[in-house]
Amino acid sequence: MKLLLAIVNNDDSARAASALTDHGFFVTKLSTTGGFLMVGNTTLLIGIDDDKVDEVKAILKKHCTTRKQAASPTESLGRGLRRDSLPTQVAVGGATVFVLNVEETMKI
Ligand code: 2BA
Repeated sequence: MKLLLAIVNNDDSARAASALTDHGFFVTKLSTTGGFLMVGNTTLLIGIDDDKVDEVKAILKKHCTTRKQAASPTESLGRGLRRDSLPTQVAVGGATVFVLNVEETMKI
């Protein structure tokens, strides 16, 4: 069993979660915040059998697109960075995926 953590853009999250549930997967959506841009994103938790990892990755790839997003000088300056050292835009997404081994899962 694997647990996939997929960090996706808020604008893609509903479509990605719907597509996953349409394919029979169980999904939990968490509201999260990126540490660099300090703006909201969505983390999907997806528990699956080992042989389903590629199928889930393909669904995420289909529904999560890469975007240019403006970096927020105000938030970054709060971390002590100089304004002129910041890029004005960064490429974000489609999805950042972590695949974790699961020792045990149960529903009680
Ligand atoms: P953020 O941390 O808000 O990062 C947004 C985008 O800013 C990143 O897009 C990347 O292009 C850039 N970026 C992030 N940290 C940077 C840094 N230290 N220096 C220069 N540029 C940086 P993505 O890589 O597509 O990441 C999208 C979101 O996925 C991130 O939002 C974060 O919430 C999450 N994420 C990405 N990689 C992660 C990792 N290794 N561990 C934990 N979360 C991660």
